[in-house]
Amino acid sequence: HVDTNKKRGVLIVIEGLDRSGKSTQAGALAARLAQSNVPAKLIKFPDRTTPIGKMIDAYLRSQSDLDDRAIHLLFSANRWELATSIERTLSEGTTIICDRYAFSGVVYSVSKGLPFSWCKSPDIGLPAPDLALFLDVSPEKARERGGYGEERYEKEEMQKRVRELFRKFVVREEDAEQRGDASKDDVTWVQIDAGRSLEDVKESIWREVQRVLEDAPRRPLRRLWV
Ligand code: Z5A
Ligand code: MG
Repeated sequence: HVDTNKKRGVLIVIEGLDRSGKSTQAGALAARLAQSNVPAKLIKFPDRTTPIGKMIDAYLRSQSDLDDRAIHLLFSANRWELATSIERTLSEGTTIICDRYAFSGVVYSVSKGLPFSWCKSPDIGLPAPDLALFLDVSPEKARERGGYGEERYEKEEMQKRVRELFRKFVVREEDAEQRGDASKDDVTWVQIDAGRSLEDVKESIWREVQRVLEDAPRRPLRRLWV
């Protein structure tokens, strides 16, 4: 039995560099939504618990080697494994906070030298976020935070390229918006200065989330990059 009058949940994606505070902020946001009686669920990519996720985990910890294209497709398949469940959850009225998504998929692979459009294509058609937050932090600030440098991509040169590529997603969207370009991705990006205190970052995120909780349920859920 489907209640067609029920408000759908909102898909909120949190992206950013290593140690930008994505998981910390995603958890804090989930707690705040619960306090505000908004049904919400926290998910994260890569989801290392599935069989595909286990292959990704071994690769990231340098326990296995894979062709750059093969690992790219595994990251994407890891999202498709959950796509139906994401859609169902949203349609049941539960909001999803997603710690990394397809944009991470694109920027990390492009920074290794794969073509941009090739990198986007396997994720075309995934549920599109209603809000994408880019937690921006300098590599210097990130390095001061704990646990840096243990995994494969945690090298400063790579992190610098990744930061520029994330910024391009945000800027491209703002430019398209100003030009009234219909071919824009239709993803609302907000860049958050994640070099500030935990509390300040939390407050900035909460402001954006309150806005999208008002607006997004009136629109149908869109598909990414179609
Ligand atoms: N990857 C990919 O290539 N393709 C894909 O499709 C996807 C991912 C989805 C693993 O990702 C790698 O997979 C990642 C991208 C690639 N490679 N890199 N680099 P992951 O999400 O599993 O793990 P991670 O993102 O690398 O790292 P992380 O530890 O999850 O970072 P975080 O979630 O952004 O940070 P955090 O855990 O919330 O915080 C880190 C520390 O900083 C912690 O001690 C906090 O207490 C502290 N912190 C957080 N915020 C603050 C502030 N504001 N001030 C001070 N200290 C803070
Ligand atoms: Mg994390």
